[in-house]
Amino acid sequence: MATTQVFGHKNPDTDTIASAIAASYLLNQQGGDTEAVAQGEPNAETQFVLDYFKLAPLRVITKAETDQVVLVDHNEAAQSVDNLAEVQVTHIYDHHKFNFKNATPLYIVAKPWGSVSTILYYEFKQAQLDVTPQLAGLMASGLISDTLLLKSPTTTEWDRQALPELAALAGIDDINAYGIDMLKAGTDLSTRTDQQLLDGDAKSFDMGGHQFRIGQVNTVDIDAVLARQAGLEAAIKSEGYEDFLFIITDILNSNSKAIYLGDAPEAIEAAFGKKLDHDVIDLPGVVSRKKQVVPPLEKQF
Ligand SMILES: [Mn+2]
Repeated sequence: MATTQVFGHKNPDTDTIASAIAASYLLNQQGGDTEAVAQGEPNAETQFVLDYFKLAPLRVITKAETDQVVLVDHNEAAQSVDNLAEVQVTHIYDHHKFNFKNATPLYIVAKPWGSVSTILYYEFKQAQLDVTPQLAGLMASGLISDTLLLKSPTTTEWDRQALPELAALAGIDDINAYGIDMLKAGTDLSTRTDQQLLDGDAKSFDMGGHQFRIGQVNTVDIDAVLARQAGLEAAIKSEGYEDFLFIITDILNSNSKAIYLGDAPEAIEAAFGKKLDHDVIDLPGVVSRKKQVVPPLEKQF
């Protein structure tokens, strides 16, 4: 058994899986003994990527099975393994706001870049280590997923520079075509239950004592998802969250609408400067939960 497990956040997305694999590889190249694992099964988009690059899904864990762990793509306890407080975190590679308490010195690489895949790509460069074609493809996919093909406002110059380099290393000639295929693979929602839609990419946040749950789904047709509003709301109620915001994002036009259920509708309206209409709020130009949804909400709570 490896002495260190490397994993990303709960409800893993493509960047979390790609960065767990890449960070584990990087650390092992530097003499480490690590294993990449995941806190859940791959979503449809990630499965497309794993199939494309002929990779097996990561083994799923619910608690760390080793004394030492490496966190990628998250640092908040609410998004991590249940026994985080009982293990030692040796490294964090992340691009989210920090809400992490550490007891021991550790290696942290945190940059406000589009993806952790991007951050790790530059870690490889700095260490002068080769990125295999398969790894490059994975990291390109994580970058594309988190930045919606460089269209999200979270995109930085570092991401713009890294993507064509990773595409070349992966041997992908038309990275835009690949990216659209990959993003679309994550938007077939017809086979997913309301509960699965809500939870597929949901994260919990503690905001001023409020337990806030924010889910997001990518689509090419917002109205088709809103047609399921009644079922989605019933599912939110059955989960028993105080506040649930479910963001439906049109990945082709870079717009969102969100369904809100909770006890703070005024705060939601104030945060986004729009009115709720039958629990739905229009979020034009919004695609990034991290940059365009969480900060205005935190300001309100
Ligand atoms: Mn990420």
